Amino acid sequence: MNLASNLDTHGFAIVPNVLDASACHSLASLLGDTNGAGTRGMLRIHEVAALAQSLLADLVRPHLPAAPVPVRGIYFDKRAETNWLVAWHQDLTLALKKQAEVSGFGPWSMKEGVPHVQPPMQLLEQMLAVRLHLDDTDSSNGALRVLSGTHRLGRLSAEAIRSCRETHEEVLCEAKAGDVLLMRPLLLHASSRSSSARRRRVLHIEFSGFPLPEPLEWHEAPCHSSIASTVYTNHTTWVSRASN
Ligand SMILES: O=C(O)CCC(=O)C(=O)O
Repeated sequence: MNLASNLDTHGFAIVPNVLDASACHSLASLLGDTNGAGTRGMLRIHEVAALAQSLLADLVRPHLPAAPVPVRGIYFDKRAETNWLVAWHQDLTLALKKQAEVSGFGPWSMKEGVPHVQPPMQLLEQMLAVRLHLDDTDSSNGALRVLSGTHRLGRLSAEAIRSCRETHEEVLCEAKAGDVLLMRPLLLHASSRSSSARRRRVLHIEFSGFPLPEPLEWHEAPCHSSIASTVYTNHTTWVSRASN
């Protein structure tokens, strides 16, 4: 099965070897340590925006209805000091600049001072998340688990989520450092606490394949000029020349 039909049928797909070991190491050093489970606002980092707008955008472009725009970046760092688990859920919200009344958008909530909203389901279907692994991950260090095919079921109630656990195959998304997991936001996913000393760092970038209706604006979409001074010598070696 090819990547497009995997994504369509299962809601996720692994793309191996997107970054090589030295690029993973450079990126991990640049990102440093997180204070908690995850750090938001990663697209404000020049090099992350550049990576998202070039190499990672190339991966998602064939699977979105319009040119991909990176709209949210979160750095997940699961390690002994920040060990955590996440229960089964779908990613249902967008992080936007300001709250405004727009038909089909709601309810609104605030997370870390940023307005979040649930958009119409058909817009969530036109998004794709890229999870770039900076460490090898498996069941021992809390790899992501997904319920295959659940991205096709729309927004699910708590009861429907419980029943999906009986009816849909659970897949552990094992990956090597440098591999990317592509994932539809409506796919049910969860992860367990780590029982290992090995870190599990993942750079999670969400891409939209649609323009927001006015007056809504993305909280994080990077400006195009942020790409200027970061260079990809090829698709596996990442060289940052950023100065800011
Ligand atoms: O990285 C993880 O383990 C969970 C991430 C997650 O829940 C999410 O991206 O919504």
